[in-house]
Amino acid sequence: MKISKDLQKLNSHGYEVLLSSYLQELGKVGIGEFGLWRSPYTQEYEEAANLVAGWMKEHGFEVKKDGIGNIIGRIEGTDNQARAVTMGSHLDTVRGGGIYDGMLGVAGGIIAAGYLLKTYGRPQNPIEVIAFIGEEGSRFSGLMGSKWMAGDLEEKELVKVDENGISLKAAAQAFGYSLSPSGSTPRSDVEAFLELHIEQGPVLEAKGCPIGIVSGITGMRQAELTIRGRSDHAGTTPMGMRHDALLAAAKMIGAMDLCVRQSGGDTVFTVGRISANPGAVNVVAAETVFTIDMRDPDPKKLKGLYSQLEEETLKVAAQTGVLVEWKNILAVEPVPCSPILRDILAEAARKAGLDYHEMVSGAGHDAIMAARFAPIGMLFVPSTGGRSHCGEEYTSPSQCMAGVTVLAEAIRQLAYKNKY
Ligand code: HGY
Ligand code: MN
Ligand code: MN
Repeated sequence: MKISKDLQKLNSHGYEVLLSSYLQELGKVGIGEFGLWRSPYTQEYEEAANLVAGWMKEHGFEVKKDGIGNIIGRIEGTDNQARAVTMGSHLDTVRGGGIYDGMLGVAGGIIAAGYLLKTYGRPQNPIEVIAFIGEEGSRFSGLMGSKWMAGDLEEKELVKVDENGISLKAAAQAFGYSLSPSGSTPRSDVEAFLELHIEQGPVLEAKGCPIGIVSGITGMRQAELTIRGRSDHAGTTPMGMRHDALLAAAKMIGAMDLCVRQSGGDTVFTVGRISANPGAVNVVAAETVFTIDMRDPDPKKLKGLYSQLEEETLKVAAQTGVLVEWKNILAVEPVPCSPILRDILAEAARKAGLDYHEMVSGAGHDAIMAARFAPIGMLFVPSTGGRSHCGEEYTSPSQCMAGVTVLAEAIRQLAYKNKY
């Protein structure tokens, strides 16, 4: 398939180089002992936010930040009744993350919208690029910025504290974010939300396909489990007398893992963090804290299996004489993408001369929350080796640019209806 003439301009080398420079520059902000880590309400986050706001202004956007710290770059439309055609992703990273996860959707959106403004003039519908804050949940709860925009961020999440005991509210206010007007009302002025993102898995690369069009986003459950036993002397306490919180945790993790594997299908289960107290080589652990993350695109299976996992932990607790405290961190249902936007993305890929593959997203995204205030569409570009959430995360400049080209064409279809 050949790329259409009018998209060739966007595919000129200039934009690809500019996109790469944005990603490389952002990717340097927040490098520390854990590799790249940019969490909300930190100096490095603000530095990245100012970089992005500056680029938005250079491309002719009006820029503002909302009460929680989402950055919204906006190009006004000619029709002041028309609702906004929006795109974007998140600006924060996981601990030790890569430079494409989230940032491709922000930097790519700026370039796509900047190209459209320059090439076609003012759109009919306003166009927005949104850089969401706190999608990864690496400091506070996940999807916090898009939850705020959807009017779903609850008061209890604002008082949730990070590992240093600082609440989201205190951290935000320390950086001048008002957290008002309270995110109690979802936006009602958005026509569509499109998110360009790296696939973060192996499918597109294995198929040799440059574009993924997302049919739906998987559902997620995350929890933090605290296992309370009793510390004892490692040498003198007979095995039958122990209330070993670390051993119990290990047995629970093994039992939950087996339960998920035996359930078949697409369910995935991860224990990403574990800590034990007092953490001494010759002391039976009194307390263990670990997280679980379980995902499945089928809401019924997700619900049923999640309660099964809880039963598994209670069985082990009874056998090992410990107590379990189960604290839910995140619960999002699987979300379908708009069939209309999927068709528009497919038409855009064809116009860009690119093959595409329809697929489910195994990763969560801000689009999950955007679906609460607008129809959503998502498109993927390949991840080399299927790797992500690590320093090895990589997508080549031309693969990134292919995604931006399809995004730009889809936004054109939506925001320049009169010129389309
Ligand atoms: O966890 C996720 O799927 C996303 O990267 N926050
Ligand atoms: Mn991520
Ligand atoms: Mn992401």
